[in-house]
Amino acid sequence: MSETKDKIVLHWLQHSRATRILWLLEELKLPYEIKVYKRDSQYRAPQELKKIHPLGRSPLVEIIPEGTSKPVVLAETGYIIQYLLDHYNPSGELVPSSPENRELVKYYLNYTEGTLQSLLVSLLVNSKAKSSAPFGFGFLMNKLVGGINQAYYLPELLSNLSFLDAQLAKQSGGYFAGDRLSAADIILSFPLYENTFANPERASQTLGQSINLVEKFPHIHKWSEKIKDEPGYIKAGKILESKL
Ligand SMILES: N[C@@H](CCC(=O)N[C@@H](CS)C(=O)NCC(=O)O)C(=O)O
Repeated sequence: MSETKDKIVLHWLQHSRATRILWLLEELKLPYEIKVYKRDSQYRAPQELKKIHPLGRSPLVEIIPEGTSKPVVLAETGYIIQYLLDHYNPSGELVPSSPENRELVKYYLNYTEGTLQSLLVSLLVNSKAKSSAPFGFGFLMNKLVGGINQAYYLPELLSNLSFLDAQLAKQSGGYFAGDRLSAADIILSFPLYENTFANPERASQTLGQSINLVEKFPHIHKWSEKIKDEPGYIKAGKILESKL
């Protein structure tokens, strides 16, 4: 357990990308509390999250440093991870030893939410648009949204997956930065493992492509198998099961 006396609260939304922060807190052996929020009937976050941060998204982390009462409120997964590593990681866990790989971790902390996740969200929004077309407009909506996806989002996503597969091929240990688990793997776990490679057949269908993701991106597939078995990832899942 870390020596810190700071109070750390994770605001975790059901079915969200916030599980990565729980995993990180576990890896860093930090003391923390979790506040669980259920999604509403529209699958949105409840309004209470806006009391913590005006944008009301999850994850949010509140830290009350020892001896103070004013919380530091952290939002944005990449920033939260960077902050926790900078302030609560004296032994350098989850940060590779080589300067090159340390920079790579910072790159992935920005890339994951800035580029990869936004492509997946756009595809998700488009698939919702297809399924919620008013009666009689389904065909038109499918054509329109399908056309946008084919022209932009799908080739972009495939190019990102090729990039990530090639990045992994350059590393000897099968992780994204260095030869052991780092914060890069933790942040990439949501878009790349949970949203895509945990169920490659379903992902392929969502992509509307007859691509065998496992064959086309073998390094990502191997990495996904490692992520699935990571003790910290498994522990985070069990902790959440007990809270729901
Ligand atoms: N870029 C933000 C995104 C946060 C975000 O959008 N979280 C989703 C959960 S996966 C959320 O809170 N959604 C609630 C809503 O849309 O109402 C991050 O990296 O943390």
